[in-house]
Amino acid sequence: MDPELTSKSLSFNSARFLISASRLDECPPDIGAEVAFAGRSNAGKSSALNAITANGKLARTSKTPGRTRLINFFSLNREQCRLVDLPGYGYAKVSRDMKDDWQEHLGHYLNDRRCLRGLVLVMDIRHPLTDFDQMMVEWCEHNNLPLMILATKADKLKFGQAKTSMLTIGKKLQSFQCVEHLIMFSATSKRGVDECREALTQWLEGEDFADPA
Ligand SMILES: Nc1nc2c(ncn2[C@@H]2O[C@H](COP(=O)(O)OP(=O)(O)OP(=O)(O)O)[C@@H](O)[C@H]2O)c(=O)[nH]1
Ligand SMILES: [Mg+2]
Repeated sequence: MDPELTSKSLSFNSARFLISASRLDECPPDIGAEVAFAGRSNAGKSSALNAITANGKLARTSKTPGRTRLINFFSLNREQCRLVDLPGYGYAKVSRDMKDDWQEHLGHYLNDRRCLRGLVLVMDIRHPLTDFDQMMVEWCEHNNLPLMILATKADKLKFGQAKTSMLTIGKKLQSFQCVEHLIMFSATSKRGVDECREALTQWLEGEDFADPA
């Protein structure tokens, strides 16, 4: 590994688009550390990634659900450290075949990706824990994959309402060991961005990067 890159502290502002993949065999080599952003279509995954990387143009966002159809990889300033924007689930307007296709590839990615250090589950704070979200939580629990929940679009609620929603989400998830972080978030106001960066750094700078002494 390039010592220049491994000694640098992780900087999210350094994120660069790396590659898009529609299948597992198109993904970058399965080495290093990766954190993926999952969630319902239109929940705000790409916007969250842009807020975290302070780059409004990094991941494409859209008012039309289903904008992100490929698995998009972004590299950081550390060798083999990546953030991944996953296609949203639950987008009704695509054909059934295409839907099955996505779910299959997403399933392969989640099941087979060994460098995956954690999953960020992005949910609209006004519509948290859909059936599919629940499934993802259960999947992480079953597979011992650390999970971070971003309850996003918090700017759309009054603070008191947002707080109540957080408490409800927390209660529903309290029996799940995999949930390491539950963060009130807004890509618009940037609420929660620092907390999220800290948690991502902790995941990405795992033991793989420790000195081999
Ligand atoms: N007010 C507000 N709007 C947001 C926030 N995050 C995302 N949005 C809006 O929600 C819409 C969807 O955002 P995206 O980031 O494209 O959502 P996505 O989850 O990547 O969607 P897909 O790629 O379709 O799965 C866009 O119109 C965003 O501008 C937020 O924190 N606050
Ligand atoms: Mg997207």
